Amino acid sequence: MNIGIVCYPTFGGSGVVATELGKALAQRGHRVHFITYSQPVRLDFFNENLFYHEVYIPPYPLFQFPPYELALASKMVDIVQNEKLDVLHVHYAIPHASAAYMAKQILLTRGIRIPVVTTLHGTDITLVGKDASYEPVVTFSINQSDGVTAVSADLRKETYEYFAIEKDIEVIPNFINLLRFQKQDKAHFKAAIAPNGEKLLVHTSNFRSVKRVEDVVQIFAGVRKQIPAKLLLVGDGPDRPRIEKLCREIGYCDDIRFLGKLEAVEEVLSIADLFLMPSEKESFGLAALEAMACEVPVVSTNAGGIPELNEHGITGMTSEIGDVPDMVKNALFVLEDENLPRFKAAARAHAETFAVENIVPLYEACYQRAIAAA
Ligand code: GMT
Repeated sequence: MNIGIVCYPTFGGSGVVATELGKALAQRGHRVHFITYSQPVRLDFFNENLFYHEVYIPPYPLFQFPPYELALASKMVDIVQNEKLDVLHVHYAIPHASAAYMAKQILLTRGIRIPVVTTLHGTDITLVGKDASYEPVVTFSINQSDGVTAVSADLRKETYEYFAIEKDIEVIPNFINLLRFQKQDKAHFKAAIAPNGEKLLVHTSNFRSVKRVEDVVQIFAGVRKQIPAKLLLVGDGPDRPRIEKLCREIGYCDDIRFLGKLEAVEEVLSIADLFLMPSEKESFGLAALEAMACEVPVVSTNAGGIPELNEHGITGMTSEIGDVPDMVKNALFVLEDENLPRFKAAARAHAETFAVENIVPLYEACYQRAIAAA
């Protein structure tokens, strides 16, 4: 197939999933055209089937808010027509699904039918999309899509709850490249970070309030009071200054390291004993899946789609949102020497069910259905 993928090109989960999907599709022989405003961060290798088309917004003094959606729709029209795409797959409803609808209508006037598949990732529904500023457009553009997918059963349920959706929403969970995400031998790195055999706790996120990074620090403080431990924080975002202040206040500065936006996160995960995800909302929790693939169990909340990934008592433990004492108790339980090996093995085993090879055919089948129906 000749597939157009529209996504945010940033470090966010939706952009990562879209880019990894495009790469996997290209390796399976499809021609994949990325359409976005800058090179996706994970689009980091050459493949003869991969193409990247940049959306350019010409500056004009009148535009206080540059009309990205219009430039994107125009670029979609251009690429669908000239590259003879079979299907457009847009990740994240806002504004990609509505831009795709506009492109589809313009193409119809030129005698071209392009099926559109929309994948819902989470914040486009649970945080941003249901706001009255966007809801009518989100509802309309989801209903106008030829195929709709959500990354977890919980997100599917929430979408039906918040919006008047007439379409079937198929659950296609996120996936993982198990060749990249596997435990690597990084003994030298572990010895440098935890020279006295301290347990290593890791958190990765965009440091937005929904991730509750303060809870990460408080959970760590509770664990650190009981056992020698270190905390590695990967990522960056608006809450980081507040978190740094909190680290100074709780007095464990020497045991907490901020590593910033590391690309090779699997190297850090390879030396980790436990991953913390105390999020308030999480449609799926891709960062936890990456950890599990590297044999790292997860202590998390039971928010959104997380329990579909982190099975309580098996791959880790789950708690109510904000219940820091329970998450401290769970972390100490998982880290006990007699428990840790079984949690690690179960985390990896469950991650294997999300292998890219298992999930990508579901998207191929979804495209085929959308093409047949258009
Ligand atoms: O988590 C974020 O803030 C980023 C966000 C995004 O849109 O990129 O992630 C969402 O999509 C990911 C990929 O499908 C999911 O793994 C995340 O759980 C989801 N985030 C939320 O629902 C908060």
